[in-house]
Amino acid sequence: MSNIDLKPKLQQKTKVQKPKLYKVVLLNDDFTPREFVVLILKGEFRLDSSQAEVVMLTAHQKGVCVVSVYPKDVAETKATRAIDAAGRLGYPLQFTVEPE
Ligand code: TYC
Repeated sequence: MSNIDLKPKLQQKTKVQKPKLYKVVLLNDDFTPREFVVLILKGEFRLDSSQAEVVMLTAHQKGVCVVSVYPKDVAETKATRAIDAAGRLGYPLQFTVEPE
């Protein structure tokens, strides 16, 4: 009988990692005009008019609203661009990025 072990020692496992998603959260404030918030939600986050209105009103009434979820780098870039656009007009609009 042969001493050669024919059983494979390692079984290859294919691991497919789901990319972690991050929420972009819109925060209410007392100064940014509602219309500007809607414009940002449409322009930067590609919401349609009725989605943007609902998200803006939810943040206005409850204090916060999730805008959408993205991979981390996309979420951070969009939040930063939106905050910067508001800041250039003197509005204190804020977004946070949080793990889903
Ligand atoms: N609260 C603001 C106002 O009354 C409007 C607003 C809504 C601002 C949502 C920020 O995330 C926000 N002008």
